[in-house]
Amino acid sequence: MSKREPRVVIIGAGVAGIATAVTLQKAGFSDVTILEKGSDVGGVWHWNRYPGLTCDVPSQLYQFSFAPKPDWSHVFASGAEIQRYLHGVVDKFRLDVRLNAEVTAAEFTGSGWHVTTAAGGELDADFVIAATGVLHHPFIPDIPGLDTFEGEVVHTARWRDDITTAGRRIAVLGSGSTGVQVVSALQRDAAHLTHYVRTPQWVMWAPMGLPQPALAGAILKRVPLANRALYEALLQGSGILADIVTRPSWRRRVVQEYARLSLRAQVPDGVARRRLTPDYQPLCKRQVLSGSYYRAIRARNAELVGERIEQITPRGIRTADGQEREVDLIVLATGFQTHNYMRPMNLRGRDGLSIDDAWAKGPRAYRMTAIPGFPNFFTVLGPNSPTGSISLQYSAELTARYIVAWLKRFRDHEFDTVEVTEDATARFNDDVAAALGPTVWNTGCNSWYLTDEGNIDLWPFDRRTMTKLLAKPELTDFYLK
Ligand code: NA7
Repeated sequence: MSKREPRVVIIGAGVAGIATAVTLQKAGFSDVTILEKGSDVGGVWHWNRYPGLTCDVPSQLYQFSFAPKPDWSHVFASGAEIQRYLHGVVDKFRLDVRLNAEVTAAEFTGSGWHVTTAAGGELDADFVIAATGVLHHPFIPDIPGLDTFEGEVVHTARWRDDITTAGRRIAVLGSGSTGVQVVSALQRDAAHLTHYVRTPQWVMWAPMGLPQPALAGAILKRVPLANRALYEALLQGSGILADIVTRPSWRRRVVQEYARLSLRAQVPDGVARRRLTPDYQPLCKRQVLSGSYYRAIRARNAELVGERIEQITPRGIRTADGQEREVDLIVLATGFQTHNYMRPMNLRGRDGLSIDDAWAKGPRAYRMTAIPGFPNFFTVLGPNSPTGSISLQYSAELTARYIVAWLKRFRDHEFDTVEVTEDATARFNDDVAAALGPTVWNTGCNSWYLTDEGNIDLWPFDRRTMTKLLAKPELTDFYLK
């Protein structure tokens, strides 16, 4: 029997979607279409373009194994530079990306998938791969009066280039990585900047603006072997991070002490320091890195407000202590609805099962990638992905190679549909729940890692375990038809 070419639809052209498409292409699959809801590729790096946007993962590690880029301008790259890199990768591999193609529905037909886009486009596919990411639905807080504000309001993930910040009175809400970056960037030129902090974060000092020496990039470019060795070494070295966050040890304590020291050394004033001191362990929330935030927030034109916001008025913000501060611009650095994944898409699997029903108790998948009830459907950087500990590019490429193993079997007519069993998924999720116990994420803080049900949606194992679990399909964990 001749081989059959699977028709594959990938949803999302961010880091996960690009990694998947190239991995499939390299494995010889040619009928691969990426549907992207945005007007450009890049995922979070397309949607986020607020001032100060910087990736908190060292650039030398923030790259695909198949597209080395040794010559970053900075040790921690800006969002714009990463976006240019992702563009280059999409062009180089000539990926078939359809932009402005938001998938509104994907329904399993019994043998494959029928996919519908918002613009009315329809596609039939043998496999659908959701590479829809975690941080893409902006969270807009429900603060009374927000709609009555007469100035400008912007969420950081929807920044517009025509927003003026210099000389204006700015309020920034939110103290995660984004809030800290945007405060650091806007404070200098603002007439006044108020940072509304509901929960202080540990902010570890790091040289976020450090340029990468041009010579280093040039040498690494000329000696690909050295570049490869550096990438491998960094990947290996980043294993320490996974160890620190997943297992209590002296190493974790040392890093946590560094976070406390970062605060003590930069904020000598006791009163200010107390207001900036969190009441939970460092590393519990997604760790914030910055070399400039504490300086920015202590500047003469800046103010930190810890009081609860009671009301947004037409002219400003009123806090619970009755004080109203007038502002011209409100910047919402309030994060994302993180556990939606491919929702609100109308995703229906076998027998019409909707993803909302399948995930009624929160998102879950087998080894981050397969969902019971959804045959020939995979996620890349899906539930329990290591957004806080292991390289996302590595994880996405590994998952894509795992999917490739299934596609090869399909091509060889070993099955028409593949669906993970409920049993195997439950076993995996039990292992995950047990392993999450001693992680630092479970030490008593509220973070975007937590689902509405209170589960921690992260990878509690190390990279070796991930590599082993996704090395090849375990046939007994699946129904093949
Ligand atoms: P985060 O880390 O989810 O931070 C959101 C921030 O917004 C956080 O400080 C929240 O306070 C705050 N927030 C949310 N709702 C409100 C309301 N209603 N009032 C006041 N403050 C509020 O999002 P980021 O965009 O900073 O970072 C996301 C990830 O992107 C980051 O971790 C990196 O991986 C890259 P809370 O702490 O919940 O009290």
